[in-house]
Amino acid sequence: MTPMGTTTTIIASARLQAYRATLETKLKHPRCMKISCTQETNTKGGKPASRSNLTQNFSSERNLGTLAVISDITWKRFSYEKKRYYHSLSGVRDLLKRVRMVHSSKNQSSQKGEVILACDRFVRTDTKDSLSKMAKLIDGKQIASDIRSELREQIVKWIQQGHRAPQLTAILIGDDPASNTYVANKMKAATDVGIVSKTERYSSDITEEQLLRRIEELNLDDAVDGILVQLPVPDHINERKVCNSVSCGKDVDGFNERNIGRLCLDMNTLIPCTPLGVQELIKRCQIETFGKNVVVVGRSKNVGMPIAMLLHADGRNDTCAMDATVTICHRFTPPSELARFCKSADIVITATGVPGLITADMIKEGAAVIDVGITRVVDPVTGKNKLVGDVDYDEARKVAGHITPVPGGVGPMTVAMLMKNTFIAAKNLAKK
Ligand code: NAD
Ligand code: L34
Repeated sequence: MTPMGTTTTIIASARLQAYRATLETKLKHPRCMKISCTQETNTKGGKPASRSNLTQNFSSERNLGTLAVISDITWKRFSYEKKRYYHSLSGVRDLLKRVRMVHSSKNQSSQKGEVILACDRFVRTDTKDSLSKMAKLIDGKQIASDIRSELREQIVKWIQQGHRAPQLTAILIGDDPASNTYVANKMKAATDVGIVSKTERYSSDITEEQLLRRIEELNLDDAVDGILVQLPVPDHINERKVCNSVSCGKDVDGFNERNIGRLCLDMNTLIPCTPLGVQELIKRCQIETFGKNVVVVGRSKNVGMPIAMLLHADGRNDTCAMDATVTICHRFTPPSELARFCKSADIVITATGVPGLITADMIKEGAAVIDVGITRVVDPVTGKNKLVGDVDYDEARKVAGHITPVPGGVGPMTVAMLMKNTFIAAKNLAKK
């Protein structure tokens, strides 16, 4: 416990200085005489204070006794966790608890010293998610891997019951590198879960008629459970016609207009993989949606729109209840309105392909941020290609409660959900 009559020193950034009065009342321990706030002035470019900076700061505050406590107990513990910083008032409260805990267990050197609290993002913490106030990372890669393991077990059982393995055929047209990667990821996942998969590759001069004929053959092939045509297709091919040509039962992308219609009516159907992946992330992370405000940024028919449909789905119908109040923003939503809508949202789901569109100041403290966007950019530092989402991730994670990374967020979920849909399609077709 904090020794009687000691001073709690708070190193606060300018932002937290504003909360000084609140901090003093909220943090004051009954046995703590005084709380003094000291502005951390030695940090440059938002980097955490170095130990020598802190030393300087405390020397100037004539708090050397206190520093001994930091170096003996707290600082050492802070120093090995490089990435997490407290950034909020509640974070400071958690830190206070932690420091007290440290003091009660290693109490000897703290008797004469003072308790140090350093707050805002300058101080490193020794704990992971339990105490950090950084957004909880939604690890789409891990969740997708869990889902694949569950599916693998179910498919093994299905085969043990005497059924053949589910079968997925992907049609890949042209040589778009991103499409190549995505389809390759799908094929890998299929093998992983026990789905037999085939990729049919066609050059970009395939005619619409040839493609539709091939899809019809696959529709009629009893050995095929799932068909997907990787988008985009070349300009001379009518995408809508192609999506509609895949029979509803084998439409594992859920892009056939009849399946989309069923989704809009909250009816049981094959749901597009990315929206389904977003829904699954929200469910598995136990993010509350009932009566919450959700903003979906992007209104495309394959991504934004179906996400919005799922999020406000009524639990009284076939689909999973989400029951949120959904606002859809799009390219003609004025930036100031976009910011206003996002700021009031408990969940922001963005799918635009505009890097940096969603900045930290647009996020409500504690909101969940799901970034569907994927854009390939050249990293100015390494000169190499990298993937970025729509969200300014590094800053937004200091404000959000949950956040998805890019890559490793929604992308792997899209792939996992395709596996799920293929297995559902196989089971449905086997019933017929
Ligand atoms: P799209 O181009 O069809 O739609 C983009 C949408 O963003 C449009 O509705 C547009 O109105 C909106 N938009 C554009 N600029 C905007 C702005 N400044 N403010 C607000 N809204 C704006 O794209 P899409 O197919 O919906 O894909 C969107 C993004 O998601 C892309 O980056 C794509 O690569 C990515 N994506 C990722 C996955 C995944 O699994 N992670 C799946 C599909 C798409
Ligand atoms: N017909 N076309 C059809 N169905 C789909 O569901 C898609 N989509 C989108 C493009 N066209 C489609 C996908 O499969 C986007 N998409 C997709 C698939 C996989 C990944 C991302 C998007 C993915 O695996 N993303 C990884 C990184 C992959 C990389 O290295 O490029 C991630 O971690 O985000």
